Amino acid sequence: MPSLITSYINGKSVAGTAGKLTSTNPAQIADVVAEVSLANEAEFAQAFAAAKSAQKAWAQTPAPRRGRVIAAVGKLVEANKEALAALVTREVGKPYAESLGEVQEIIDTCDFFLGEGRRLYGHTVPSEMPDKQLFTFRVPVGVAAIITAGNFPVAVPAWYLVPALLCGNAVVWKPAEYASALGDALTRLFVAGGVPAGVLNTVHADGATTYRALEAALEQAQLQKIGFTGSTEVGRRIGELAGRHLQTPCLELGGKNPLVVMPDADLDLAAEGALFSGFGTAGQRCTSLGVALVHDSVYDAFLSRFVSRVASAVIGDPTNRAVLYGPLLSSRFLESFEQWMAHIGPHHQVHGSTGRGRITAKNPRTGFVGDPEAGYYAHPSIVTGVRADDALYRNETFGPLVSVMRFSSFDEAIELANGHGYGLSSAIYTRNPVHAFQFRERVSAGMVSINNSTSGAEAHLPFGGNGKSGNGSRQSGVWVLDQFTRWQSTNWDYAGKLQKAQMDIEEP
Ligand code: UN1
Repeated sequence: MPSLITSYINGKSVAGTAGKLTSTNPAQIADVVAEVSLANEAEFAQAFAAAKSAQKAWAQTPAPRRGRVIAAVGKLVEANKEALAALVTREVGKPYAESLGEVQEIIDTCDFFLGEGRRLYGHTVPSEMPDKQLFTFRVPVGVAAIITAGNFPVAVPAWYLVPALLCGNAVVWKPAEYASALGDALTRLFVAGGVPAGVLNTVHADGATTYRALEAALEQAQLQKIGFTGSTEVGRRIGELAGRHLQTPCLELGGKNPLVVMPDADLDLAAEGALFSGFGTAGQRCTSLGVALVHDSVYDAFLSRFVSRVASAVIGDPTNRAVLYGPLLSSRFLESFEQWMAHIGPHHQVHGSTGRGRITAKNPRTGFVGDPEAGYYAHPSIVTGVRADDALYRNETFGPLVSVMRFSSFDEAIELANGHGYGLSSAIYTRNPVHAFQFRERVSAGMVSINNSTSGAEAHLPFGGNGKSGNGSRQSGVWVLDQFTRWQSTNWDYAGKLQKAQMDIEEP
C-alpha cells in the first residue's frame, strides 16, 4: 500500500475531502509513489487562518533565532540528502546526480539565510534637521502563499520557504500535485528543524481550488504575498488576481532562453553547453535552452557538433548514472511535448533523434537504457529552419526540443534573442569580451551566461526574469529579501519642539 499524503495545517495532518490523486513514478508508471488526499476550499482556508494567527509570534521571535531554525533545517536536509534525492528521482524522474544537486541547492540556500538571520540590515539615514535620527527597518509582509512546479520540486520551494520564514512570515505552500510526496517530505524536514505549528502549512490541492482559496484569502486580508513558479499563462492569472488586491506577486515564469554562437566561439564548448541546457532535465528547466542562434559562418560546424552530441547521448532510466535525461515529469508534459512536435512543418528539419515524439519499443532509440514503455520518455529533437513567426520560436516548449536559427549580424542575434518576449536566461559563446558585454547590455534576460550554458543558476545570485518570464521580481541571495519584507522608515525626534520637515531648515 502506498502511503497517503495529507495536507499539513496548523501542526496537524489534515485529510482533504476533495478527492484523491495518485502520484506515480514517471519512469515506472506502475510504481505508485503516493496517494494524495486533496483539500477543498474550506480546508485550504484553515491553512490561511492558521498562518495568520501564528505569524505574529513568529515575527516577534528574534531573527537570529529564526536563523537557527533555518540552520537546523539545512543540517537535516544534509543528513537526509541521499534519501531525498532518491525520492526526487522516483517521483519526478530526474537523473540521480541532478537530484543530488537539487538537494544541495536547499542546503546552500539554508547556509546563506542562516547568516542573514544575524543581518537583516536596515539603515541609519541623516536627517535634514538637528536632534533627529532617521532609520529604516525590514518588516515581514505577513502571510505568503507559495505555489511551485514539479520540475524543481524541492529546491525552488526552498528558495521561497527559507527566506520567507527567515524574514518572519508564515507560509501556506501548495506543491505541484505530481510532486506531493516530495512536498510532504520537505515539509517534515522544516517541521523537524523547529518551524512552529501554523508557521508553515502545506496544502495539496488542484489548481482551480488553489485559485479560489487565494482569492478568498486576499479578500479577507489573510494573504500579503503570492510567490508563484510555473507557466506564463497561469502567472498572468495570478498577477491579475494579486493586482486587483494591490499586491505585487513574485512571479517566476517560462523562458525561451537563447544561446548565441558567435563566429569566434569555441564550438565544442558551445555544443556541450547546448546539449546540457537544451536536453539535460529533458529540457524541463525554466532556464533550459530554447533557441540556439548561430552565426552563418559557423552554422554548419556548430550544428554537426550539436547533432552528433545529441545523437550519442544516453537517455532512459534516471537511476542509471550514465543518462543525460530521464522521463518527462508526468503524462501531461508528454502530451504537451507531442503537441509541440505536431507544429513541425514542411520548412523545418528535425535532427539528432532516431524518431519523433514518444520513445517506445516500436519507435525506439539507440542509446536508450531501461524499458521505454514503462515511462514517459521523449525523443530529443533539434529543429532547424525555424522562423521568427513560428509558434516554435515564440513560445516556451518545455521538453527535449531545441530550435536552431541562423543570423548574419550581431544586431540580428540580439533581435532574435529578445524577439519572442521572454527574458529569463541567456548565453553567448564568444572570445571577444566586447561582444560579451554588449550582449549583456542589450539582451532583455534577467540572467546572462558568458561561455556557459543557460541553466545552472547558483543559489545566491539574483534569479528571475522580465517580460513573459516574470514581473521583474528576483529570488535568491539578499535580493529576495525585498519580496518577503517591506521597508519601514522611522524618524526619532529628540529636539523637544515640533520640527517641520522642509520648513524649519536654516540655510548655511
Ligand atoms: C527552474 O527551472 O524553475 O538555473 C529553476 C537552473 C536551476 C534552477 C532552475 N538551478 O537551472
